Amino acid sequence: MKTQESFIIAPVVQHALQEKRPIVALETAVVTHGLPRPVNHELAIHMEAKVREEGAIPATIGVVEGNVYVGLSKKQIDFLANTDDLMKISHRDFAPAHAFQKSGGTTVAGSIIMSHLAGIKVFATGGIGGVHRGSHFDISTDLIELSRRPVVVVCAGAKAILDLPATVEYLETMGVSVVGYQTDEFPAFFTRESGLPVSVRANSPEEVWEIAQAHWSLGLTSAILVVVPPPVDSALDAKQVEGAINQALQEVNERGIQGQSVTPYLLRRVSEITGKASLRANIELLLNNASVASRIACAFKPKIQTVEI
Ligand code: PSU
Ligand code: MN
Repeated sequence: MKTQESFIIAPVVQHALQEKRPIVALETAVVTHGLPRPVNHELAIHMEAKVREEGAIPATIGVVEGNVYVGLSKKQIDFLANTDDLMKISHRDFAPAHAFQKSGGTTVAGSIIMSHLAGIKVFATGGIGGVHRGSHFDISTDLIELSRRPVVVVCAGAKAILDLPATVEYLETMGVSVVGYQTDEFPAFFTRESGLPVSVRANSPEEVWEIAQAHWSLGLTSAILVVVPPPVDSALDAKQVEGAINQALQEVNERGIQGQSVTPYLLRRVSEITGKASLRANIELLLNNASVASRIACAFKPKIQTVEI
């Protein structure tokens, strides 16, 4: 058992924080649990490259041997991508991982907690968790942490395997502003449309920042959820993916799969049933979100306070 507290910010990230340079945090549950090998590793490296290409510094977050790293090394990313039986680390899991020196990928919830503690303002993922279909007590902690962390979270909406109307309602209940990035509709991860509205539309990275700054300067402390439609070339249509989702959901019920394993199982089965079309959409939207997040981070300029005399 280990009891010493350990939260490690990589020197390059620390330096960027000191210099107030744009930083984008990235998660690793998508690497350990969301994508198959070897694309999981390629994707992690490629997302960092996308962030750099658009001008910000990437900070990939994960847990290695019980310690939280904000800014994993290439070697640590390789380890998380290629090791079996790693943990999927959300809010409740940091302490057990630390006590027993376990390693794992951090979910959206886990990653935004650590982004906030490190002082990083922008985070990118694929799709957030949400309210599960037919099981309204299975609500991802992602939604709870979004209500608590003042971070801009860039995603392609919530995963289509979820109950999206209930998820959008829950975001409203929890006080999370949903900003449609160049869209009026909440995207459904694999698909560009869901028929559900967003709370506000932003057409540029600067507009996102205006909204975030207004929100936080009022003293509000929740996240700004920026939803970006998946790229046209790889996005699926709802009809194409709905059959696969229904089949995968039926299997989850038949096999009694529960808790943290539900989302990874559904994502894997939908990919198998769609002949990897959903996997391709997932990869492309993750890369696109990293680019958009980087542009938003670069548009962040703290407003100079003017004093009236
Ligand atoms: N985005 C993806 N693939 C993923 C995830 C996000 O494209 O696998 C992960 C995130 O880490 C998110 C988690 O927090 O799925 C949701 O899991 P759950 O429904 O068990 O909370
Ligand atoms: Mn769950």
